[in-house]
Amino acid sequence: MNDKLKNPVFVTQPDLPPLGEFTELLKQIWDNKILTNNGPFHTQFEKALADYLGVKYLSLFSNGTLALITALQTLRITGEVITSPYSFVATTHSLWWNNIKPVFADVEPTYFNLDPEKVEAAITPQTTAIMPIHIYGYPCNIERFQQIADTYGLRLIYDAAHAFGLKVNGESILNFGDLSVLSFHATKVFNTIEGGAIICNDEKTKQRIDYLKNFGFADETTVIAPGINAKMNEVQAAYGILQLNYIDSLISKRRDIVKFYRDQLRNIDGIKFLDDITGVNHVYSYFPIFVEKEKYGRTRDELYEELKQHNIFGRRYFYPLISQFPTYRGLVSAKAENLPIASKVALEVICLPLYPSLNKDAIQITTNTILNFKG
Ligand code: T4K
Repeated sequence: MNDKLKNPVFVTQPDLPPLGEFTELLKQIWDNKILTNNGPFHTQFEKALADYLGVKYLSLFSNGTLALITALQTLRITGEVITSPYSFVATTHSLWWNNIKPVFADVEPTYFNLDPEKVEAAITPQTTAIMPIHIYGYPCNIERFQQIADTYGLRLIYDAAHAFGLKVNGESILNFGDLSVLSFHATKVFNTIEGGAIICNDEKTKQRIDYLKNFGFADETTVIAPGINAKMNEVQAAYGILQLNYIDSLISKRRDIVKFYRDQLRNIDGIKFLDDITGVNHVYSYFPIFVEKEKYGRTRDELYEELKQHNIFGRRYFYPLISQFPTYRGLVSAKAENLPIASKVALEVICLPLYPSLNKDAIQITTNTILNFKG
């Protein structure tokens, strides 16, 4: 087998529903001329998605970032919120957009999720909420976070952008905390081109979320707050309805690819990856590997560049840490000495290509390259 791929392979590639099925639904939209504002596909998709995910109340959004921003407004979060620096920048940006001070706490060393003990140590009188992320689709310590939230009277909002369909002991991870936020961006396990959702536990909260994503309108003449326009449109909702029919088989293809990667990489000294956790229904959002330079004999960046030479374009999600960006790096909590584990993992990670139609040759060349490049 040639050791360079003919065509570039990227970290991900979206799955699209069959075009024929989509055009059938587009015809209906063309006929009824309802394009947005809670139309029939929106209503149908919201219900179907809540059923699929095993959650009670779900509100669709035009993207995950606006859903995060709205989640914070729903609960009137102010002051300081404790969050992880090891995430996509949108997590912390949602705080910034709400004039909330982010307080970074370090991650734990196993799954690189926010460390509850570090969170507890960072609580001040100004703290109002905790915003953990189920990073790469590995569940946070949900019991301990709930305990801390209850003890200190804090709200708990999960950024669940990587946790579509994730279940722990048969229960959706999205049912924990006050709110969970999903992203259906093109690069996610489940996509509606762009899209997102907030999951909540009661009808009144869903009502408030629905007002806030539609400018704050409660009825034709009543505006309850300065809400934003974050509605999912009918074309996205129709696309999402079709995607739901295929999601289980797509996740199962991801599982096969991850198994193959793990089998090939398990015995390479200095290359670590995450295994499945008993009792968790994994959805395989990402396949991060962690390069330990002392054992592997090469740095993460050397391997990253080498993979590119073979036409394999992984991504260093999540490097740099959010706390390193100009907007946030002046914060006391952003100092690297406050975040030793996050700082280390950000220098070790590469997410390898992972998507259902990724072919075996590409995976084999990826793993061969990693093996052969070892110093
Ligand atoms: N919270 C967390 C924890 C998140 O990870 C994210 C998003 C959010 C919140 C915010 O949710 P959204 O507002 O996005 O719904 C991507 C995505 O744009 C972003 O959604 C995602 N996280 C983040 C981890 O990754 P980029 O800038 O790395 O994506 P990009 O455009 O470089 O795409 C990566 C590769 O995917 C490309 O090299 C090729 C392929 N690709 C991409 C797109 C967009 C395609 O083949 N087709 C496509 O349409 O940010």
